[in-house]
Amino acid sequence: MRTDTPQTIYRKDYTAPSYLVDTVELGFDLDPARTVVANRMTVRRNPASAQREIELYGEDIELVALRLNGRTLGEGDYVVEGNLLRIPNAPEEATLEIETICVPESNTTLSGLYTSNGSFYTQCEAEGFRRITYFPDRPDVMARFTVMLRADKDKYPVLLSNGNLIEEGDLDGGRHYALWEDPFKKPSYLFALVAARLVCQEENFELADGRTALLQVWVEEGNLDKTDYAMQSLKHSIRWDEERWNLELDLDRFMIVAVGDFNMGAMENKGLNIFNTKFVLANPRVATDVDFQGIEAVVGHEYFHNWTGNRVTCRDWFQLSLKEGLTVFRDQEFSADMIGTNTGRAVTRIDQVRTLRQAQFPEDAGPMAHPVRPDSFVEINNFYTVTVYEKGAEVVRMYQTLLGRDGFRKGMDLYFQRHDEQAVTCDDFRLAMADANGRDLTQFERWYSQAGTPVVQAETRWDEQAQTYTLRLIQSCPPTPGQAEKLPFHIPIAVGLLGQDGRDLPLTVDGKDHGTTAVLELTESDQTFVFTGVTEQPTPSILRDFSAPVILKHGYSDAELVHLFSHDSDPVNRWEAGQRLAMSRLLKLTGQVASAGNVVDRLDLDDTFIDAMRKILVDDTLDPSFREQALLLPTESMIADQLDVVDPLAIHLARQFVRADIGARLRTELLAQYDANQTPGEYSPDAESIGKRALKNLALAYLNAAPDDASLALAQQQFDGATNMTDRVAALSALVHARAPAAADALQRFYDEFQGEALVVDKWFAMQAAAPTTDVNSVRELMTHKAFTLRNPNRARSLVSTFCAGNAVGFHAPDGSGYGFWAEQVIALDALNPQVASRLARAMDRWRRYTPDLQAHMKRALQQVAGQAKLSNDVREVVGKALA
Ligand code: 0A1
Ligand code: ZN
Repeated sequence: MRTDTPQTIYRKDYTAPSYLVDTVELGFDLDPARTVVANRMTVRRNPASAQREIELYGEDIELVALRLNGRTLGEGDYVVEGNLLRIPNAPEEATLEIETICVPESNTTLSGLYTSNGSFYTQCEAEGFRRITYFPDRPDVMARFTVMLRADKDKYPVLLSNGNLIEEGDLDGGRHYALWEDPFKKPSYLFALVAARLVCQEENFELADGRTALLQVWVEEGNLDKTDYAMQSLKHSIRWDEERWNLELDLDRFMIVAVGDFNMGAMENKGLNIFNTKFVLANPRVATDVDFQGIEAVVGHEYFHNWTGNRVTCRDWFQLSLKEGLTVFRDQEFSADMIGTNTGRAVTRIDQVRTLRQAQFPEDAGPMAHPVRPDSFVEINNFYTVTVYEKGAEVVRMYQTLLGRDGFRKGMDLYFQRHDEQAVTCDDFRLAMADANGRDLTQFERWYSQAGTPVVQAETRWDEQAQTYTLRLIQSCPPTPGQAEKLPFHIPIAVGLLGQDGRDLPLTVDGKDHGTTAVLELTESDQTFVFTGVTEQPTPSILRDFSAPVILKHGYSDAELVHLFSHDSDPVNRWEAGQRLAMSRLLKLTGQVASAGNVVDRLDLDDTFIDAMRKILVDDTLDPSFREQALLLPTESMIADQLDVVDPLAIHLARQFVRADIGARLRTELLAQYDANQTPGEYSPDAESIGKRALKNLALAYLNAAPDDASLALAQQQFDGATNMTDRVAALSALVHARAPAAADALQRFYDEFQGEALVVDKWFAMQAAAPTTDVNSVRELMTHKAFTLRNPNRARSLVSTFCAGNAVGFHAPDGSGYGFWAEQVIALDALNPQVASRLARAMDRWRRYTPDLQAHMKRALQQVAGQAKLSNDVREVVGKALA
């Protein structure tokens, strides 16, 4: 917690480290109230640096002793300024010995060494290692680590760190020790230790080259019935990395540890991944389909980091997307390959597009907008964003779209060949892609340097006489903070043309045959492409498979959209046509509701739309998973994104009207699908069953959007009879959202049954926080519940963040009470955990887009937070940028 003005750090100021570290030996005497850390490292001057001082970082630790080549340094031998400790006039090579003390039990930030449920865990990315010992804590300093752990044997029977276990044994006084050695050099952010009372599921797994590796999933006692899926996902991940990229596990042992207090999803520490329990623990009784999918994706993500992040790491934190964008792309491809079918892949792609529109496009258009490779930051922890992760993954995906799968693979191979065991930049990755394919990707660099979502405007013309079809594409990009003008991007635009019978037309551009989907390369701000041999007026399917993270504008008629919605061979654009049909209605209805003073009166939904929805709903040739996506309406925040002035209540009422009207007018069909998509028998989280449950539960939700006794009874019956958590929460949520008289009783029963399962209690809080019937007072009431605490990130997010970011009606109450609550909670959380507070702070990012009354309230709340004397850099940066 600092009270001075935070400093901005700039990418252009990068300088090489003054000293390199070859080896680090760490000794831990673990005690929750007073842990002593002995650090002995060999350092040498970096020939690439002109600096002669050794620079070490330390934060919130007590320095007990500092020795250089055996000589104790006293005041005058070194300088401490804030978090930086400098040793001037250091020799070329030296052994540094540092002793420090930290207090894990009072570390509520969950960065560095902390305790959770009485056991020890670490989190070192991005800058947590400096909270453990003094060190050149930056990713371009890579060293070999040896770690000795000593702790009470009874309380902490399991002692883990990175790499291989060398030795373990007993010590006096009921203590024991374990010595670990990591054979690979690594940056300090990948260091980890665990000292805990845990149990594990383990297995020997054969690798492609015939070696076997010991795989372990460590959890608290009582959770061993929830580790199967994580273990299975880990084995699938290892296999997939071997098969698709020829990348092998480079260790004899790979461990996953689940911890209940964790700021993020999980962490890729070398050989010792530490996970939020949310992404490990699952069985059908407590976890939903979405939870199972999340586990597979996150286990994959962390495992894939072993090559993209650990073996090849980042030179500095501005390059974060080098590892994160690439690793998200890899986990997305993994999840898609695990399903295997074309539609299955497309459904995962649709999910990705939804995430981008729901979260990344707004970020790119708000006060925190930043390029995939940011130019500056105050607090690096604020830049673990959807832009760095998800837009970063889109940028990686575009290489594959431009170079083809084989070309992309060549680029990956060259990247590893050139940069194994190095700390490198996004430019190094781009150059590997370019060089491996003999391509000039200079212009492509703008995807890394320019923020904002590009807009591509398409104009089309069919010339009957010449039998040509002309596609004119005009690109632009709105200004973002610090970037007024943008240069044109290099954008892959995948295009197909549908004939009047709905089938793809063959495509010829410049005499070249493109099959039925052409990947056009838009590089100018205004560019025209001519398809020849087009014998009929086609319907254009532009941006197939969402080939670039842009906003595509085209004046589609309803008839064209219905045609695409019924026939497009590209499932993503087929879905997209439905979203466009829905969005135009939602925007019109929102306007009507707003001008009637937020009263839902005499609204009307046209038959064209209802018929199009009906046709998809009942089309049994389509996968249920696709039908579910196609029937989902754009979210309230996606609708808000289309409006200049946002009135959240009007949007909510309009969208509710559409949901209710679908529920009423498609009642028969919805009921039929509800029955047809039951998944009797043993629960299985395979893609087909997940798709069926999703469609069935969407049908239930629509039926209960305009609830009659029969649909309420259906929800109640599903709740009572559910044999898995997916069906149970879907039913409960239907009851809660329908304001069913039985909802309160169902909520109570749900709590009673699952109160021992922390992750399910999170769901219980979140469901209530998100219900439009929940206002600030109900949230305050829920905060007094015995199960609530701000100290556990999952719990704080389940109630407070879900209300502020996921309940537009409650949060944006006209009297500003939601914003006052937000300010209070941001301040309270900031004193405990700045990272969690700062994420919550971002709920106000887009405040300037709301109605004048709401804006005034929001500004006041922001100013209240900004005016606090004591505030973390994390929160100060976010509210400062919002108000700027
Ligand atoms: N590298 C991890 C995410 C992560 C980042 C920061 C953390 O603490 C501040 C923790 C985890 C990943 O991408 O999974
Ligand atoms: Zn990651």
